[in-house]
Amino acid sequence: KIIELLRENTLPAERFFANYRCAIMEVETKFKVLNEEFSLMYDGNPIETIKSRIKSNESILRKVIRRELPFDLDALEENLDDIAGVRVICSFVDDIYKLADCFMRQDDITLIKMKDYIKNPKPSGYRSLHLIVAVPIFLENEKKSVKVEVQLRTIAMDFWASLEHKLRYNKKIAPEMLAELSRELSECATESAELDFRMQNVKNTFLGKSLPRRA
Ligand code: 0O2
Repeated sequence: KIIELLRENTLPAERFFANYRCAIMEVETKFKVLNEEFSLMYDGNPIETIKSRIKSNESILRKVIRRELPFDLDALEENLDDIAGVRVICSFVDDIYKLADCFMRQDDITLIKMKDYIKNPKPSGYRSLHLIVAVPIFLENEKKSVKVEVQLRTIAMDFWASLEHKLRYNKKIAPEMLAELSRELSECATESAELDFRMQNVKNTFLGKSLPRRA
């Protein structure tokens, strides 16, 4: 029933997704502005790329069933934090924390939840900083607060997450090999994190800490 509801081109469903698309635009713009500002203040841009997505109907449905949520749009809005997702891919680990800090200090951003999978990686090896925030969008006659999940990660963390996702969900992998695959992937994540740490040190050693440029 929920999938029919989401596929319908009726006004409530259209409005439901439009609000999330607007919230994504707001958050993307905030990070683009910070990228510009940081490149003026320090040498170089901290953001490599920004990728955004609206959660697919199938993925929404899977979550609704897994969490036994009620089948209506208000319940989805209330219970799902990641219908709108913005992924900010950074060059260095310290860029992630600097950007997150500036973003969260903006007075129209409300932090709902922060999950630091960089300091506390998942058992899979997954690393990223997740921020669930509420951002206002300004519509014709109202201002609405919309939730967005922001995932901040380095190029290395993104590389690992994207390949891990491809490998883990590959149907050709024999079930008896899954435990070994998990171990391998977790080791790759550790090596990848060591490389991030080393690149950060290289930057600090050869470019110094990111001190503001003189005017
Ligand atoms: P998609 O396609 O991005 O929508 P839940 O969201 O219910 O699973 P929780 O605790 O609310 O659980 O979310 P969590 O684990 O903090 O963050 C979920 C998202 O983080 C995932 O989204 C992935 O994008 C990413 N993620 C978390 N763990 C892993 C992992 O081990 N490997 C990879 N590659 N990504 C991970 P979705 O909903 O799974 O998918």
